[in-house]
Amino acid sequence: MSRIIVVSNRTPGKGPTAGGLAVALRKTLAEREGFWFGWSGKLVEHPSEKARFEDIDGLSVAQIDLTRDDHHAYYAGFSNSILWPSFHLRLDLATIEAHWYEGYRGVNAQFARALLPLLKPDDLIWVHDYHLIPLASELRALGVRNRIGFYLHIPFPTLDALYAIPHHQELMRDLSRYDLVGMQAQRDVTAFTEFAEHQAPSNLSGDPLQTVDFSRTEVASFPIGSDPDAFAKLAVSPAATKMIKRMDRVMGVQKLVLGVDRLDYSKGLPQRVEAYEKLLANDSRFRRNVHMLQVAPPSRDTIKEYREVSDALDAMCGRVMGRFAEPDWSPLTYVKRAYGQASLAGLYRLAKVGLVTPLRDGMNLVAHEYVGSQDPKDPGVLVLSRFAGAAEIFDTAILVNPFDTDETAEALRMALDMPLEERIERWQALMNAARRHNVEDWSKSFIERLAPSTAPDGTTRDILYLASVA
Ligand code: ADQ
Repeated sequence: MSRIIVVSNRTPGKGPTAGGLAVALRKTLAEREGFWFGWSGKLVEHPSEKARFEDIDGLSVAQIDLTRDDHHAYYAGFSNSILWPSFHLRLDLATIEAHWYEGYRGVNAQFARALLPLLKPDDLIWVHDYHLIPLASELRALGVRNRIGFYLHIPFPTLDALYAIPHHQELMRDLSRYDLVGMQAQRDVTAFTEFAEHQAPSNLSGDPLQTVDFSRTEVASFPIGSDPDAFAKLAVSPAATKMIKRMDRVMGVQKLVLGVDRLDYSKGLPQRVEAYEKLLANDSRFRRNVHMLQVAPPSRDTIKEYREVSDALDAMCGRVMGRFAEPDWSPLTYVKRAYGQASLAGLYRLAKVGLVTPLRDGMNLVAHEYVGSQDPKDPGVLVLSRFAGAAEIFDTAILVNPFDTDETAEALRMALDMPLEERIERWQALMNAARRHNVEDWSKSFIERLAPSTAPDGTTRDILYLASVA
């Protein structure tokens, strides 16, 4: 059986904080052999060209260091100030600095050079996310002929947003160097296909060099998931129960509305608090009877737009407190720190409403984890953005347009008033969907599709082969 080489920007850390993705890929690597390759997290002046191997909790990990300047251009610059906002359709928040692209390509080339000597001819290489789009091109340039797959964890942009990205044509050509490109949702495959079709010769100046040939690249959606049964267990574990008891003491009769996110402008946090404010303003019976808890640890806070959304959220929370708080009741709590999975599972279980309202999201695993953690006899209600990839899977959630805070406020009201029977019915369908899309099957299905034994034969119905447009 071929080895699997997983490549991502960062390698997984030590300890129990690892998310579902790391756990699933760890399992895959244990079954098939291989290693995980990525940046060590260290910035040095003169990085070695050779990767260092380390055993991290039984996982074989190969790491390289980067220079501070390269890392800045590649990570905070091109990846997170250009690709992330554009792929999330927030061109207004993109900052374009021309030299970042060089750093982005340079780090991808450095990854390729360090990976090359570690590869065996039949290894399957699985590259993760937007930081590493050019990696297959760089490996191919060094003579690598292995099968290489790419998985995009974030949404694929619409054409206009794609065209606003500097060097988008090269990036699309880079994607055509992969044998398999996996997306979160059908929505993303459709957007990708649109690019391939849009550049058909009739729409172009006729210069064949402008076109990208996707004839050897298979593109399909592989919606990622969590491990809902593991969350079901975790939600009744001692650590989760401790968190529930701690909350119970302060909650009394109040129903908990919960948001859990990385603090990121794509997650729609100010809009979410505004919707909650409207719920309290529209219907006074909820005052004193509900409490919103938003858990949102800062992320990427060297980037100005992230600090700005943090300030906006502080202001929104302050406004709602000022408007509704009383000496003996506060409408919301905002916690800027991360919690371990067991504590989160406890919070998910306690929450009568899981409020997951990103403006745009690849999948959103919090939605999956919330569903997994519910009490089957008394489940809470998932209020979910229709712009999260998860909306394609969870059609019995209350789906909302997160930009429309009146609609989200009404969804909150419906969720809080929903009778038990309807909650159970909706949750059972959600739990079935979460199980169908669990993370282990996700990883297996991607690798099976990438492996040569299941290479393209043209008969599988849900595979999209993009015709050559050259
Ligand atoms: P993220 O943008 O980080 O991931 P999400 O899928 O919601 O978004 O969360 C990933 C993990 O982080 C979850 O396991 C969750 O428990 C954890 N997490 C989030 N907030 C937390 C908090 N406050 N404290 C502790 N843990 C927290 C990207 C894409 C998503 C895609 C995932 C996986 O943006 O769209 O679903 O990758 O592919």
